[in-house]
Parts: sequence; C-alpha cells; structure tokens
Amino acid sequence: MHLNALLPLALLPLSTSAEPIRIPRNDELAISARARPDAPNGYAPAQVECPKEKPTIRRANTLSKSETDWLAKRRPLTVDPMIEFLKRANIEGFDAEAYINRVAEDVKDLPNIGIAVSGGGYRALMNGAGFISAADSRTPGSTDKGGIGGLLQASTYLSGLSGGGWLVSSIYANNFTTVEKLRQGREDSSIWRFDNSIFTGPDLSGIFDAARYWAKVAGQVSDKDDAGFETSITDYWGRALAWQLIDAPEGGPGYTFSSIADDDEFSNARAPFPILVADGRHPGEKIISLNATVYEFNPFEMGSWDPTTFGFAPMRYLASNFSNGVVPRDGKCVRGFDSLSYIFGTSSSLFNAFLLQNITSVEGVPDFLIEAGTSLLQGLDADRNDIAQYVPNPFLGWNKDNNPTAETSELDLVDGGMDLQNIPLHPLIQPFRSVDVIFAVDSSADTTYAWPNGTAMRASFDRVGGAIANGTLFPSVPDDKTFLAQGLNSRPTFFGCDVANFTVSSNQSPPPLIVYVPNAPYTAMSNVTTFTPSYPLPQRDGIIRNGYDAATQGNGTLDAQWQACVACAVMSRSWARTGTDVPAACASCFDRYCWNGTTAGADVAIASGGGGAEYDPTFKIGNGNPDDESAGVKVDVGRSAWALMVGLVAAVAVL
Ligand SMILES: *[C@@H]1O[C@H](CO)[C@@H](O)[C@H](O)[C@H]1NC(C)=O
Ligand SMILES: *[C@@H]1O[C@H](CO)[C@@H](O)[C@H](O)[C@H]1NC(C)=O
Ligand SMILES: *[C@@H]1O[C@H](CO)[C@@H](O)[C@H](O)[C@H]1NC(C)=O
Ligand SMILES: *[C@@H]1O[C@H](CO)[C@@H](O)[C@H](O)[C@H]1NC(C)=O
Ligand SMILES: *[C@@H]1O[C@H](CO)[C@@H](O)[C@H](O)[C@H]1NC(C)=O
Ligand SMILES: *[C@@H]1O[C@H](CO)[C@@H](O)[C@H](O)[C@H]1NC(C)=O
Ligand SMILES: *[C@@H]1O[C@H](CO)[C@@H](O)[C@H](O)[C@H]1NC(C)=O
Ligand SMILES: *[C@@H]1O[C@H](CO)[C@@H](O)[C@H](O)[C@H]1NC(C)=O
Ligand SMILES: CC(=O)N[C@H]1CO[C@H](CO)[C@@H](O)[C@@H]1O
Ligand SMILES: CC(=O)N[C@H]1CO[C@H](CO)[C@@H](O)[C@@H]1O
Repeated sequence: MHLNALLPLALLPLSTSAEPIRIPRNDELAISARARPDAPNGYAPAQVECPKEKPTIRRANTLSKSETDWLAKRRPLTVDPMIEFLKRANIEGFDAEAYINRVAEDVKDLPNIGIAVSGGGYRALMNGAGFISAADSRTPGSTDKGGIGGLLQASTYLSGLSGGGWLVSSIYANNFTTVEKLRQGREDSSIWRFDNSIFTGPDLSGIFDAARYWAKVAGQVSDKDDAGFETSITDYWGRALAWQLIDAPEGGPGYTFSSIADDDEFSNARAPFPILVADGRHPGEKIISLNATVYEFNPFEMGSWDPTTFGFAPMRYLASNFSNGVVPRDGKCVRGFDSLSYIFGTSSSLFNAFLLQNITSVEGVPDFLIEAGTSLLQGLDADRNDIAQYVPNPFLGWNKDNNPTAETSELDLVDGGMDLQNIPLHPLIQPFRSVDVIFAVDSSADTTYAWPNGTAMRASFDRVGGAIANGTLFPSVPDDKTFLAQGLNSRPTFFGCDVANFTVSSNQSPPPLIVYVPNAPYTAMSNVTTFTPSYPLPQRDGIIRNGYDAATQGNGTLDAQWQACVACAVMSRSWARTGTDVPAACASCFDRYCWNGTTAGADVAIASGGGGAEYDPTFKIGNGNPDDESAGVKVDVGRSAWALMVGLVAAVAVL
C-alpha cells in the first residue's frame, strides 16, 4: 500500500458544498416498528423449559421443514413482482407475462433469484445498500426507465457477510424496511448515523456521551457473562454496532435473529430469506483456509452444509446443551443466545481487533473499560481475539467421523470473509436451494486502491474443486489477472451463462448463473478504506447512490439495454429447463456481459505493485465534480484525527 496515495485525503476540508442532511422528525416519514425483542432477558441468554417437541440437531441432507414451508409461500409471491419487473425490462420478442404465468403453476421452472452482498465494512454496507435500494420497488424512482426495482421483491434469498451482513441484519431488524428509510433515519435515533463513529457512540441528546454509551455496552455484555455464558470481544463489537443498525433503545439488546421468523413481512413471505455467513476455526488453527467449514445463520437454523459439520441447530435454542444432536432427557433449553448483534458481530469478527486496538484512544471512554480492553488484549491469546465463541458447541458429538470440532465443548467462528470467499455465495449454491441466478455484489478491497479484483469469486470457484464441496458446483471463473486485464472487475460480468458447458450427472442441476457486480466508481469514489470508522452523511449517501448507479448502470446511461440484460440473466436457466429459445435481444446481452472463457495469459503484467499498471479507475459517469454531493472523497477531519490515522494505517487490509 502506498500510504502517500492516501495522505492528501487528510488535507481535504470537510465538504461545505453539500446540502446539510435533514433528519425527519418522528411525525414525518419514519421507520416502522421492527422485528422483536424476543430474548427472555435482554442481551443475556436464559435457561427455559424446553418446548414439548425438544429441539434437535438435524442432518444437512435436505432443506429444513421450516424453510420448505416458507418457500411454499414465498415462491408464489415472487410471481407478480417478477412479471412486473420483466415487463418493465421489456425483452424484445418475449412475452414475460404469459411465460411466467405458465411456469408459475409448477414452481420448478420459475426463475429462482438470490442476491449476495459481500463483506468490506461500512464500504460494503453502503455499496450493497445502493444495490438493494435499486432492486427494491419501494424505492422512489427505482421502477422508472432504466431501473431494476422489483428484483428484490422477485428474489427468494438475500445473503450477507461481514459488512454485507450488517446491511441485511439492519433491514430485517427493522421490519424489512427500505434502505431509503434507514438512510433518512429518525429523530432521536442513531440508526445509520455513520457520521458518528462507533467509538464515540450516538449523540442522541445533542451531546456525545461516550462514557454512558460504553457503560451501557459493557453492562449488556456483563449481563450475558453473569448469566453464565462465555463472552468475547465479539459481544462488545456487536453491541456497539447495534446502536447504528437496530432502531431500538440502546441498540435493542433483546433482538434475536430467530425473531425474524416471527416478523410480519418475513413470516408472510413478503421478503426474501435472509442468511448470514461465518467461517469455522478448528482448535489450534490460525490460518483460515478455503477448507474451513462455512456456517450459515438463517431465521430458523444455524449450521453447515459442508461434509465436516453437515448439520443444523435450531437458531432459537442455540446454547442449549446439545450432545450428539439432542438435549439430554433432564436438560434445560436456552433462549436468547442468538442475539442479532452477536450474529452480525460473528460474521464480521475481523473488526474485533479494530475495536480492541482503538477503544483505548477514544476520549471519554471510562477507565474501567480501557483497562478491560487492555487486559483483554494482553490476557487473550492474540490469535484468538477475532473469535466468536459458541459455547456450548451445538455440534458436540455430532457427525464424529468427519467433524473436526465434534470433541470440543466450544465452537469457534470467525468473520465469513476470512477464507477469501468474501461474497456469501456458499448458501446460494447449495443444490437443495436450486437457485438459478445470483446477483453478487462485491465490495472487496483487493487492489492497492481498495477495489475488487475477483479474488472472492475465484475463491468460491476454487473451493468446489475440493472434497469440501460436497456436491456444490460453481461456474468457471478466471484468475485475478484476467479480471484486471479484461476489465471484468470494473463492469458487471456474467459467469456460467452457457448451461451446455457444464458436465453434470443426471441427478444434478447446473450451478446458478452469477451476475457479478463489482464496486467501481460510477458517481462517487466508493473505495473508502475498510477501517474508516465514520462517514459524513453526504459521503454515506454518495456511496449508496454509487451502488445504485452500479446496479442500474446509471439508470441505463451506460447501456440502455442493461435493464433488459438483467432480465435475460434472470430468465436464462428457466429458458434452458423449458427448452425455450433465447430471444435475440438476450443473445446480444450475453455477448456483451458473459465472460467468454479466455484468460489473460501468464505474460500479462497487471498486478498491484507487481510491475504492471495499477488499477486506478476514473468516474464512469460525470467527473466527480465537487459541486455534486455524490462525488469525490470527503473525509471527516473535524471529529477525530486519530480516526483518520486508523484509516491510513489500516488501509493495507484486504477484506
Ligand atoms: C411492518 O411493515 C409492514 C409493511 O410496511 C406493515 O404493514 C406492518 O405494520 C409493519 N409491522 C410492524 C410491527 O411495524
Ligand atoms: C449445560 O451443561 C453445563 C455443564 O454440564 C451445565 O453447567 C449447564 O447448567 C447446562 N445448561 C443447561 C441449560 O442445561
Ligand atoms: C487481487 O487481490 C488479492 C487480495 O484479495 C491480492 O492478494 C492480489 O495480489 C490481487 N491481484 C492482483 C493481480 O492485483
Ligand atoms: C484442503 O483439503 C484437501 C483435502 O481434502 C487438501 O488436499 C488440501 O491441501 C487442503 N487445502 C488447504 C489449503 O488446507
Ligand atoms: C473474449 O474476451 C476477450 C476480452 O474481452 C477478448 O479479447 C477476446 O477477443 C474474446 N474472445 C472471443 C473468442 O470472443
Ligand atoms: C438514477 O436514478 C436514481 C433514482 O432516481 C438517482 O438517485 C440517481 O442519481 C440516478 N443516477 C444517474 C446517474 O442519473
Ligand atoms: C467451459 O468449461 C470449461 C471446462 O470446465 C472451462 O474451462 C471454461 O472456462 C468454461 N467456459 C466458460 C465460458 O465458462
Ligand atoms: C480510490 O480510488 C481512486 C481511483 O483508483 C484512487 O485514486 C484513490 O486513491 C482510492 N482511494 C483509496 C482510499 O484507496
Ligand atoms: C452430495 C454429497 O457428496 N453429499 C455428502 C455431503 O456430506 C455428507 C456427510 O459427510 C455425506 O453424507 C453426503 O453424501
Ligand atoms: C490508533 C489506533 O490504535 N489504531 C488502530 C486501530 O485498529 C486498527 C486495526 O486493528 C489498527 O491497525 C490501528 O493501529
């Protein structure tokens, strides 16, 4: 990393050209009430009587009954939004309404859509939010010419990892609200106030009171400790984040992930199925390799499809004493362990070190906390400070022959991007889910200037080549050099377009087509460093809009056919199954957007710091005119100079 490339940022004045952002009063547009503070005792899990039908661990050899039942409601509800979306996209020579109505009778030919939002801290949250708002028909303007609004309503799954998991969690914690409403916020609420650093906390009453804020966070975590449960830095990190992500007093300590299942919108299948991802870390293991077990969290279950763990625990009863898959006859059950903040904290545990190392330098943090932070730093094995502890291990004694953690009382999970699969594709390529197309929003910071270079896609492709794949398939994806040389990382690229190119056995389906949507500068320099702790609201909004412009190719300004091309990608697998000819308009889209299978060759000299030219893109739309609030990089120098230092020092991080 060239530090001097970043230094001028520190000298930029706080933007004065942008209109100040006005937060609506409570009697104006506001976020509606949210999911549920469903835990029995705030942040602390508690022992409860087991339900009549005792919770058990199940084998991962099928979808859960809960998911299957939910899908029976969801798939039919995607039909109308899909027809609307396809009609707007207006693929020449294709009668979308007639086709979709025909295949809707037998759901298996209905396009099955997934969206995956990568990790990358606030950058990933904001860029991902731009995509989601463009795909959401509730966003004003999203169904106008060139928009892709309705794609979200037509989708079955929405997965998030690390920073992308913050986005997904925040949307579902708040009753499947819109990005637009989260962005607008609410009076007296710290929701999406990313201008206030997580270290200093919210300024609800007009003053920052870091001491009070951190005392609350510490109090919540010690409630969990007092209840007899292991706590780790992930608890602190998750609780601190919750103030920005869950619109409830004190970050909603009682909000659980499983309560999403009871949410109006989700339970009536009016929203896609949300999934977060984390990686397993074996005892004594330091490096997370591609062989790490990938765990998923959904409103019903937590577990893994991988051959190692190959099982799922009921989310609502996590931390019950499962042994060999069952709670002993006289054993009690536990509820409230699946705190929403603990789950999104787990998925983003890469940031634990960021919290630990920086908390000590924040003014106003009470001494006892600084001491706690310091002693945590010194006391804990440094190799373990990015771990979220799941104690007791739900998979104790489970799948003993293959499960490396079958003998341990503790299950250690880490940031879902640690295995380089920084896009949460794993849940969506599971054959049982039969997803046809995945929109993969990549905000990874791979290159010198914090843009993606396809590493996350390549990692998921590489993984299906190993024994850990357990029946999953993935389209061919070239190496990072090819991504850079062919510009596959600077514009949307489709992978796996041609089903005829897959050799699949008779009981297998081809993997989904992947629409790769990399973060690139459309109208804003959205490559902010992963560890920047605060963002002035105009910058936040600029990055969200940039993500929106990536999703819509600037509402069609870069390609008037883009909206139709998205629709072609949605239809592709369904057409292949029903033997329908691909309309000429789509053939032309696929020519333009499908990777054609050629690689750059070993002699291409494109590498970050490898002698070739750096990938240093310029604005695709406009010129980053500072009069346009969406453009250019603005950095908050007012609040905390140290925060900038953090950004500079941490800029080398890749995730
Ligand atoms: C959740 O949102 C839906 C749709 O906006 C609304 O009808 C419902 O009342 C909301 N539920 C709660 C609990 O606020
Ligand atoms: C689980 O087992 C541990 C150790 O045997 C015990 O201390 C704890 O009370 C048990 N918890 C429940 C909920 O049964
Ligand atoms: C792509 O990104 C990875 C980090 O994710 C980095 O290690 C690699 O060097 C990059 N490749 C090129 C060709 O720049
Ligand atoms: C992953 O596991 C395979 C065996 O299934 C092994 O050959 C390979 O070396 C492992 N890779 C890594 C990076 O640990
Ligand atoms: C494949 O794409 C590359 C990069 O865009 C291009 O240079 C090459 O000519 C294409 N090859 C074929 C066979 O279309
Ligand atoms: C595209 O439309 C959205 C919503 O109306 C708007 O916010 C955005 O600025 C537009 N983008 C361009 C490049 O015109
Ligand atoms: C087609 O399949 C072959 C063999 O798996 C692979 O090498 C090639 O990259 C694939 N082509 C495309 C365009 O995905
Ligand atoms: C963002 O990208 C631009 C264009 O590549 C580059 O000039 C700038 O230094 C990058 N900023 C960061 C923080 O990497
Ligand atoms: C398709 C496939 O290979 N499935 C295997 C996944 O792993 C489990 C547990 O090891 C096996 O039982 C499945 O056969
Ligand atoms: C000022 C300070 O302590 N900065 C640290 C914040 O956290 C990052 C990530 O762990 C470190 O790299 C910084 O040194």
